[in-house]
Amino acid sequence: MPNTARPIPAPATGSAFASDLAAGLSSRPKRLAPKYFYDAAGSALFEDITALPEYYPTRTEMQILRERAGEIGALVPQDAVLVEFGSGSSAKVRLLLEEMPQLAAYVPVDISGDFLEEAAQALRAEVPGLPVLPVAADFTQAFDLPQDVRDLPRIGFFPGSTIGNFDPDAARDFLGNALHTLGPGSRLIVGVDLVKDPRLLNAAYNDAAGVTARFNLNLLTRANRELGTDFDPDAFAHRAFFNAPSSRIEMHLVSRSPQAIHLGGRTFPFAAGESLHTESSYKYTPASFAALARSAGWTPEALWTDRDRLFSVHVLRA
Ligand code: AVJ
Repeated sequence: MPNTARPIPAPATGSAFASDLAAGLSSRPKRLAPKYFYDAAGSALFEDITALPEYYPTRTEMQILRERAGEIGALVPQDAVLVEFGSGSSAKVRLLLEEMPQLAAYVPVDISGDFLEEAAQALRAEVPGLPVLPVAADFTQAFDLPQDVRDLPRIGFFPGSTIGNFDPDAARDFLGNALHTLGPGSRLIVGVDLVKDPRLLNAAYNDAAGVTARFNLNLLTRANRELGTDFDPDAFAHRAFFNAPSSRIEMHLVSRSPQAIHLGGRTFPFAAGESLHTESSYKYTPASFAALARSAGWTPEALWTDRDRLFSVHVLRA
């Protein structure tokens, strides 16, 4: 390639975050996709959430996975590749790896690139013989698997009820894309939070220590740092509640007063009490999730829950 003197165009101005925030602040109600929570500070705050007494999903799912690790390991073919969608710190896969000695590689896929590389290195140190091949990607979009594992059988792992962040149509699309990525003969292991007493749901997203509020408000700090917006985090309140007809927790940032914020030369007014909808976290019944999976082309094969029926782990077959 000839080395031309032409400058490389700056990528920052056209970032997806900037255009998604501008579009979200222009829509009514205002909204932003929850994937933007996970900068380094947001990922660390989420790790803190998972240890909160009110936040039951993580510890309950880990208990189910620990209990079922042998059964899950038995589903994995020789020389298979385990692909994890939204791997974070890879804490959950550690519960399974001992029961998967036949694995050829582990492919953690996550949007937070820095965090991902650190997590991969820690795992390599812990499990010597296992190739860990991280892919930094937005797994809501199509992405390529690493070249050297493309011809191997695949198992998908999508824990954490991350699928709960998708509206039902997007959840169906994700499951359909995953079926395409993983291919014939594959399985997908999905963690899905369950519908339950709204008091338990509301408490899980309104913790007494205020960590979830800080997690929500960190979006504004991130936007200020990365996009040069002028949000005052103190001028917004965290609000989370269970919307029963839609079967979802909603998180919002509610403007405490009339104000305007600026982004890329544009002005976006907020009325007092107006909200920016930052997250939906859908809750399913075992039957409603199985129906969703079927509608995307998967065959539900197994379903495990804890004794209190707080959380579920589904095994889907291609
Ligand atoms: C990572 C999407 C599963 O919905 O419970 C936790 C994120 N938001 N507290 C969830 C979250 C507020 C979490 N998921």
